Amino acid sequence: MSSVVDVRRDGDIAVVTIDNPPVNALGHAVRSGLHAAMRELRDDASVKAVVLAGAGRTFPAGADITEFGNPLQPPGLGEVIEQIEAMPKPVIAALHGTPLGGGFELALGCHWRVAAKGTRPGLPEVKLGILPGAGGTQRLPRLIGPVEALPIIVGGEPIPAERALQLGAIDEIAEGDVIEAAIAFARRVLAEKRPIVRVSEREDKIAAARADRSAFEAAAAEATARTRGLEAPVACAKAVGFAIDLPFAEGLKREHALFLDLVKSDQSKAQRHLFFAEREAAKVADMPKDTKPRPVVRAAVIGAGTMGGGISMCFANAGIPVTIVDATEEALQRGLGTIEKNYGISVSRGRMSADDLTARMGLISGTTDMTAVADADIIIEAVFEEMEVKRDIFGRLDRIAKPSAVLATNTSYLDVNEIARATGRPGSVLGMHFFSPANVMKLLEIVRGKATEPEVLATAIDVARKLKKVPVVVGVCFGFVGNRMLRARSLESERLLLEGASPAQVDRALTDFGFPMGPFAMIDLAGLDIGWRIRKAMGPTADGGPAPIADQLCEMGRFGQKTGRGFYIYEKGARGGTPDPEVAALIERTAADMGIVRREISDEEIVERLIYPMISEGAKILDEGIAQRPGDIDIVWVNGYGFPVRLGGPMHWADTVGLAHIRDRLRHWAQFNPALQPAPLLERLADEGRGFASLRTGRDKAA
Ligand code: TC6
Repeated sequence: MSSVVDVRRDGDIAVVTIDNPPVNALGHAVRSGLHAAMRELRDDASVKAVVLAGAGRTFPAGADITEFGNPLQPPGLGEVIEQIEAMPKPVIAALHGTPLGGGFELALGCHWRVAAKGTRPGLPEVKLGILPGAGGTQRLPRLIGPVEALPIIVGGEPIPAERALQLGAIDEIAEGDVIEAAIAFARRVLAEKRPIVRVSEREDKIAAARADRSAFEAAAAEATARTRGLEAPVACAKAVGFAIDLPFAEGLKREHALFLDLVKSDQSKAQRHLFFAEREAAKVADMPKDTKPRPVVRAAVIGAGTMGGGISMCFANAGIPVTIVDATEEALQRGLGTIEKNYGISVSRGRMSADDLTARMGLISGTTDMTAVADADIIIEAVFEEMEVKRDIFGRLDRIAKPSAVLATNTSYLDVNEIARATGRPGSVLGMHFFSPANVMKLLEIVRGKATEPEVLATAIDVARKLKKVPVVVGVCFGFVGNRMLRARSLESERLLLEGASPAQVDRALTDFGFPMGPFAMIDLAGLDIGWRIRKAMGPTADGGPAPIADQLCEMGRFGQKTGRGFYIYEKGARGGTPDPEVAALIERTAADMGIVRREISDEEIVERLIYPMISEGAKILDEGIAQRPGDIDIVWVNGYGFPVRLGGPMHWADTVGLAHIRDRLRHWAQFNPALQPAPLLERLADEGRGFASLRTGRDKAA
């Protein structure tokens, strides 16, 4: 019938299977195939009921996102779903895997839903900057109630099958094979002559909200309280409101109109770009196709400090036993204590059970004996940033670790090649740069050394996925992708202070732009002493310097939040810092000493001078091959540094602004600071009227 939609018979039941790997996305061929199959089954009197299923790993995981950039070819998904719902014979969805987005909407158009154990249905459209535009915002509230539907649609997180059953979103969890269970379900429906349930016709679950909207309004206000400038969550809540206020057909029309507006918005384009960029970032262009990761059963972490502890938690959370090694018993016990305390906080907040805490701590062991790492499949070094210390550790690991072990350093800027040369097996060495707090932050820069073997790289990527991280493969340079671009920003942020801005103004300009935190609040949080030590050890320009203000603050013992004072003052118990007149005076004095005449600085100038140089640095990173694609840089900045999701990352945003404009502005600022001269690649692309996206090596998917 159709190559992607298969129909077979089990007596008088027809089983329709969507077979469109990898995730059975509901692209044009699937929609046409379904449409034709349903028409035929409707008219076939020998068919008494229909089971709808997905082949392979999942029931459809949504509309085909790659089609969103182009005009939609009929039949639309909404149309197919309406056709299914209108079928005069029972249609039962057999769900497994991740029935997401349009896939779950398709299931909502069926008359009943049976799910395999472990199925996780959901409506994640909001994460792509859109809404469930095939009736999901109208049917789910009618099925489970608007207050219950709201967080699922606005939040976009999938729900476990048990929860879905409890809510009434599914009708049964199958013990064995889900298609068999759905066929049996269909037979029962027929035997009992149960009337067909069309969700669009149900009014019972919305009656209460129709009579009194207050609970819904409160839930909507809560669900959209922290959307950080994203339009889609607000539109999602609005659409659920249509289900309460309007007849089904009218609600459907309004939902679709909102969907069409969102799908062509810059925000949705940015979010779709990030979806595909995230999947591409872990792909290595020159990695042989048949490269297989090595199995990782045991891990070891060297260093029980903040990073080492956080990394160990990641392994324990993934169920992988991990041994932490530190030089002294005292440091080790302190580290283990911190881990237990962190898990304890999760337990007290109800995010984890006491049993989970015991189980996870049971996966973590500590020792001061380095030879204990001999059976580890991966060893991650997370001691302080000193080359000699790291080389010494890698030299010892080389003698102890088993031949197949992956040896990784968590350095955030040191030369991974030099560390690798401390071993007799540089091919087994790479960087795995976690971000702090390591158990929370998603980003993982995987730093590929000159000698790193493909299999070792593949293992690190595989481990990253198991730890639920977002891996981005990068090359070796000072600071890799993220911190190298951050340096470009830091350099300008101090100059802005000297030229007339205040720390609070700079920070506000960037939080208005969409960052969760400005550069000075961020340095105060991380500790000013880190950069200060690097500058003292490696010269004043090493960490985004020269930084005359930060250096003087450090000399005054103002290291940021941990000392109660930094660029701001931190009162006990207060959230965030307050501006300090002493710092303002210090800035004025320093500017005068340096002969800088301070002036009014606009927020616009702050954004240009902080973000455009980052983009220019990003261009150099691409030119040098440190990042494989512009999208990789976007993934680093969105997941590691809070670059606003709605803008799609610095390189995507640069294309939206226009590279010629950015080049012109950088040339303008370069008159005052030659370091701001636009990078050659930026110049070239701007001259050719191109954007960074035109450099994409991968498939040109997210339009
Ligand atoms: C929607 O439904 C709107 C409806 C309204 C219409 C009017 N389309 O993530 P993985 C690709 S919006 C196209 O690596 P996993 C993906 O790019 C959609 N392609 O696998 C990758 O390709 P590659 C709502 C898709 O097992 C491959 O499949 N649905 C789609 O870690 C494997 O993906 C969603 O937002 C798609 N919908 O995770 C769900 N989905 O191999 C989006 C995946 O060439 N998808 N691909 O790189 C996901 O969340 C995950 O892919 C997953 C599987 C959980 C389904």
